[in-house]
This record gives sequence, C-alpha cells and structure tokens, in this order.
Amino acid sequence: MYSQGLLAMDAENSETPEFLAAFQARIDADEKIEPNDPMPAAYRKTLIRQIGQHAHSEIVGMLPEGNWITRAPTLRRKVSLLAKVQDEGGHGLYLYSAAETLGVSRKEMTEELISGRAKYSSIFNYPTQSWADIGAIGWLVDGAAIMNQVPLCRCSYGPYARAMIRVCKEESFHQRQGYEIMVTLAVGAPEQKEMAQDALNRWWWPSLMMFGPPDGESMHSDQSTQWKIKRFSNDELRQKFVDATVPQAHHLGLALPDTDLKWDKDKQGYEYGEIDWDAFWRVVKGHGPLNRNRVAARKKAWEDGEWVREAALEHARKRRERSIQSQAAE
Ligand code: BYC
Repeated sequence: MYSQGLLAMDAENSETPEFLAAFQARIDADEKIEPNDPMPAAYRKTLIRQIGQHAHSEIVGMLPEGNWITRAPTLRRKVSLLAKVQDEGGHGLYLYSAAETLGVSRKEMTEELISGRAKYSSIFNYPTQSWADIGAIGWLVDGAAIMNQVPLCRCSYGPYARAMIRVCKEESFHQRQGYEIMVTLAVGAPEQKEMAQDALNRWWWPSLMMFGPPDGESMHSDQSTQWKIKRFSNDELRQKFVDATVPQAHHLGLALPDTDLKWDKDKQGYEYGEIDWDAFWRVVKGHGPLNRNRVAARKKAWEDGEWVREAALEHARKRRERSIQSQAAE
C-alpha cells in the first residue's frame, strides 16, 4: 500500500524458516519487538495497517465531539469536552509516531486517509445529533475502546504497547465523563431522560460493531493472535463489553435497544441479538452517513496546514544553516 521500500528495511534473511521460527520464539517468550529489530515483512505490514488505522480513528474521532464544543451546556462541560478532544489529538500523534518507527511517514499515512483509501473506526461516521450523544460516546465508544485497548498494552510491538498505556489512562477519564453526563440526563427532566435513551438507541449497535467482524469473518485475527498483537478475539472483547455495559444501562434506568438481550446463566454472560453486519460493511466501505464529510474535513485541515508545515521546515533549515555557518567560523 505504501510506496516506500519497506521490505528493504528487513534483512534479506527475514523470511527464512529459521528466522521466522526464531522470531516466533521471541514472541512466545513475551519479549518486546523494538523498531530496529529484524522482523518479518508481514509483521511490519500488519502493524502499520493497524496502528495507522488506530491513529486515523483518534484524529477522525475528534470531529463528532468537536461539533459540540461550542454548544456544551455549561462552562464545566465545555472544559472537560475540550480536554477530551485534545487528548484524542494527542493519542493520534503518539500512534502516528509509533507507526513511523516502522518506516512509514505521517505524510504517507495522512495521504492514505484523505484519499479515502485508509480505514478508520466505523463508529465515527455517525452524526452527533444532541448533547446526549456526547455522553453516549464517552460511555459507550470510549468504553468499547478501553476494552479493546487494555490488552493492546501487552502487544508484542514495544512502541505500540507503551503508547497504549498512556492512552488507556486517558480513555478511562473519557469514559467516566461520558457516563457522568448520562447519569445527569437520566435523573433530570423527562425530556433529558428521553434524550439519553435516544442517544443509547442510536449508539448501542454501532458501538458493538467497533470490535470488528465476527471471529469467523475476521481475516487478520489468527496471525495477529499468533504474533501477540491481539490477545483476545473480536467476539470475546464484544462479549466482555456487553457484560460490563448492560448493568451500567440498568443503573441509568435506560433500556438497551435489543429485544433478544438476556442473561445466560450457563455462560455467565448476556446473549445479545443479531448485529446487522451488512450495515457495518457498508459503513466500513465508505457508505456510512458521514464518511464523505469526515474525509473532506481531514483533507481541508491537511491542506489548510500546508503553510505551517512549510514554515516549520524552512525554520529548521535556517537553524541548521546558521549552526553550520557558526561552526565553520570557529
Ligand atoms: N471499523 O480481520 P479484522 C477511540 C476492518 S478510537 C472499520 O477483524 P483486525 C476514540 C479491519 O481493519 C479507537 N474497519 O481486523 C477516539 C480489516 O480491514 P483491512 C479505535 C474495521 O485488525 C475518539 C477488516 O475490517 N480503536 O477510542 O484483526 C473518540 C477485517 O477485520 C472495523 C482501534 O483502532 C471497524 N470497527 O481487527 C472516542 C483499535 N473492524 O485492514 C474514542 C485498534 C474491523 O484488512 N485496532 N475493520 O482493510 C484493532 O484492535 C483491530 O484492528 C480491530 C480489527 C479489532 C479493530
């Protein structure tokens, strides 16, 4: 996908059976793989894919919430929403940096995003229609993100795992600020409770889709599990999320929009209804309610920022030149 000669970064012997076995032995021994270590080209490629998509998700994920910064109901809500959106920008930057250690540039990754070729989480293609959506996103979307990202703190690739530790701490604050918004609405006026219920109705199923396709259709899972990039399957994490979140909805006095949802005593978990996977794939393939809008917003931001990048590079060039001149004069 990326033009750069990434394969050339891997030693010539990095595909031999002996090398692959030795690499797998390092993974099995829970050693961290670091940027300058030799690695199979497919391991590098899968990490660039996943970390790049993850970074894009954080950056695109700023848009639905950014839409409400100027309309937050109180100063306190505005301050915490601003902080949350800034955190997401920071997460994107750690993640782009982690991907850069694998030999791909941020410019290349951004060009993939603004050309519409790169994927990012399906969840960010839905509109935020009311203030309650900001509560639902923090509670459900950040809640789902934590469930998926805590195991990534133990991922085999060092820079990704270390970035995830900081990200998870911040996501945990995000989840709580979202749930607190939902609590406030749920105990408020009947209209506020209705807003909270409406937001839950619209965000519940897309949140379950964040974990990716069902295990039987997840093409990368087996290899990523063998390499300890993934520690749990998509369905396992989805189940953990449902089990943790349903009691939280009950505490709010809200109803989950799933008539098939019921506690299963044998599996000690909730049975839930059929997910509309056709709808999921439509969104992933670019036909969700706001895919075009999201990509266009990122394209505009990248183009508007061109002069800043040029100025920063020119400033760096001049400093370098001055430093060479002053060294020559000594
Ligand atoms: N949306 O074989 P599979 C946040 C793609 S942001 C779109 O199971 P894998 C936040 C998948 O990429 C946090 N595409 O893949 C920010 C693959 O396509 P390609 C976002 C999806 O990688 C702001 C194909 O479907 N979190 O927290 O083994 C505000 C087959 O899937 C989706 C991450 O990025 C999807 N939902 O597993 C608030 C976590 N699901 O690449 C909050 C990091 C699947 O072959 N990523 N696809 O073209 C992961 O953990 C894994 O990549 C996934 C998918 C579990 C998502």
